[in-house]
Amino acid sequence: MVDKAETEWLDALIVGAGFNGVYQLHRLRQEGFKARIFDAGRELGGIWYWNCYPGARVDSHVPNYEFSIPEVWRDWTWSERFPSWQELRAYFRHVDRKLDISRDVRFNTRVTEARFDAEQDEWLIRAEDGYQVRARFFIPCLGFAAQAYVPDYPGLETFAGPCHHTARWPQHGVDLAGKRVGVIGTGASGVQVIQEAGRVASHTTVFQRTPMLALPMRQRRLDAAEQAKMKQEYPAIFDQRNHGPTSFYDLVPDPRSAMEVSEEERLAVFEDAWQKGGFHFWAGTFADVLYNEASNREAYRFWRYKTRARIKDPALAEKLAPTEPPHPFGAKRPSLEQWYYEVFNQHNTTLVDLREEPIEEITPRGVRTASALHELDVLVLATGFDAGTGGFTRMDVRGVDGRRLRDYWADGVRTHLGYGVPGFPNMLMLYGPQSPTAFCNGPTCAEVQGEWVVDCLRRLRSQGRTRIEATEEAANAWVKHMHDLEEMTLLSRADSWYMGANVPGKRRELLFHPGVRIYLDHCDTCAKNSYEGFRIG
Ligand code: NA7
Repeated sequence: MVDKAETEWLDALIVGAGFNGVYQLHRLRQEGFKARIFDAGRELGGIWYWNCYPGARVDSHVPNYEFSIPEVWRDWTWSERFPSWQELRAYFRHVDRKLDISRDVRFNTRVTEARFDAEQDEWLIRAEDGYQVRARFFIPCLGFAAQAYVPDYPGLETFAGPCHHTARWPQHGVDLAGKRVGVIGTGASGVQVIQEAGRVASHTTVFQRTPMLALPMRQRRLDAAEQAKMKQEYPAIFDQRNHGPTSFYDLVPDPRSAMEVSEEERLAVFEDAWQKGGFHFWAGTFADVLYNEASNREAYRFWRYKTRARIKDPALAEKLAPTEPPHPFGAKRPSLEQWYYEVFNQHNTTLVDLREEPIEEITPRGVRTASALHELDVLVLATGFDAGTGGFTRMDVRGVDGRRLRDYWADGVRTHLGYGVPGFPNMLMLYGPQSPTAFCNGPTCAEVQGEWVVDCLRRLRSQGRTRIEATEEAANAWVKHMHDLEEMTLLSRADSWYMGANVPGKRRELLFHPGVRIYLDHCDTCAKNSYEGFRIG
C-alpha cells in the first residue's frame, strides 16, 4: 500500500475521455471540484479513439451528436450530416481547445482496480502502470462498448494476415485495397467496413449470422452557410433534444398506433421517415412499432419491400431481407447504410450464411466453414461488444467489505437509476447499464445525466456530506422497472446486445432503459425527494 501522503487526492476521478467523461470533467471543474480523467487511449474521443476502422462514422445526424455548449458549437462546422471518425476526432480536438480538457487527463492509463475505503469515504483507484489516486467520488464513464467481444474460434491466432476487431483497429490503419477481405459480423461496424471493402478490395467475403435490417443513412455534405443559419435555432434545438421524447430534436414518433390508421396513411408515414433517412424509420414513425407485434410487422414489410428492390439475385435477396423477419424490426439496433446492398450485386462479393455453414476454424490462409476454406488476406472481426457491463466487470471494483462488482452482478445487473449500486458508495456511473445509454445518443446523455450527477455532488458538498449509496430496496425496484419494460416491448425477442444475448454465457436481461423521457422523470423525482433511494451520510 502506497503511503496516503504520496497519493494524489481528488474530489472525483472520472474514467473515460469520451463525451460523458469530458462533459463531467468540464462541469465539475466549473463547480470548483478537483477532478481528473484517466483514459486508456492517447487522445480524447472515447469510442472515436478506438473505432478507427474504414468507414466508421456516427449514426446520429447533425446537430444531435454534439455538445450544446455555445462556446463549443458557435465556431464548429461539420462537413457531413453523419460525421466520420476522423471528423469526430477533430471535433474533440476543438472541444479541447475550447474547454482545455487535456490538462486534467492522464492518457495511456487503463484503470484496473478501484477499492472503497469505508473509513475515509473515498476510493483508491489504481491503473495498470501502478499509478494510483484517492478520490471521494469514482465516476466511470466507460461507454457501452468498452469491452470488445471476440468469438473463441479455434486457430484464430494462426491467421497469417492482418486480423483485427473493429474496435481495436490499428491507429495507423490497414490497407484493404486489392486484398481479399473477410468480414465476420453484419452489425453497424460490419456494415460500414463491408461498404468500404466493397469499393476497394479485390474480393469481399461477408460472414453473416443474422441479416442486418439496415436503414438508408441519406448521408450528404453540409455547408457552412446552412449550418450558420441553423445555429440561430440551436438553443431551441438542444433544448428539445435534451428534454424531448427520444434524445433527438427531430425524432418525434406519431402517438397513434400504426394499426389504427389507413394503409395509405401508414405507408405515407413510413415513406416520409424512409426519405428522411437515419433513425427516422426506427424511432420516428408510430410510437407502437417497438411494442405492438402487428405494427412491427408492417414496418418490417415496408423495410423488406424497399430493400429487396435493391438486390438483383433473388436467392441473395432472401438471405439479406428474408420473407420471415429474423426478429422484430428495431429490436436490434438498425445500422445505417449507404451502398451496403449494392455491394452484394458486385461479382466480387460472397455472402456466407453462417446458419447454413458455421465457422469451424481459422487457418493461416482464411476461414474454414463446414463446406469450404474461404481464402483471405485480411480478416475483420466486426463481432461487437460485451456491451454495457463488460467495461465494468473487467475492472476489479470492490465496495464495502470487499464486495466485488462482478460478483454482485453475476445474477443480474442491480443499480438505482443506473447511477448507483448498493454496497458501492460514491461510485456514480454515467452512460452505464440500466440507464438509457444505447437508446440515447452519447452527447445528450452526457449532458442530462451529467447535470444530475453534478447537481448531486454540489448538494452533498453544501450539506457537508461525504457519502451517497443506493439502497437495496431502490435497486430492487429499479430492477423490477427494467423487467417490466422488457415485458412491455418487443426488445426481448431478439438475441441482441441490448439483451446481453450476443455474448455466450452472459445473463439475458434488458441492459438499457428504452424510454429516455420516462427515465429522466424518475431522475428528477429522485433528486426532488432528497435523493430518494440513496442513503446519504
Ligand atoms: P454488433 O451490433 O453487436 O454486431 C456484431 C455482429 O457480429 C453481428 O452481426 C453478430 O451476429 C456477429 N457475431 C457476433 N458473434 C458472432 C459469432 N460468434 N459468429 C458469427 N457472427 C458473430 O456490434 P457492432 O460493432 O456492429 O455495433 C455495435 C454498436 O456500436 C452499434 O449498434 C453502434 O451503436 C455502435 P448476430 O446478429 O449476433 O447473429
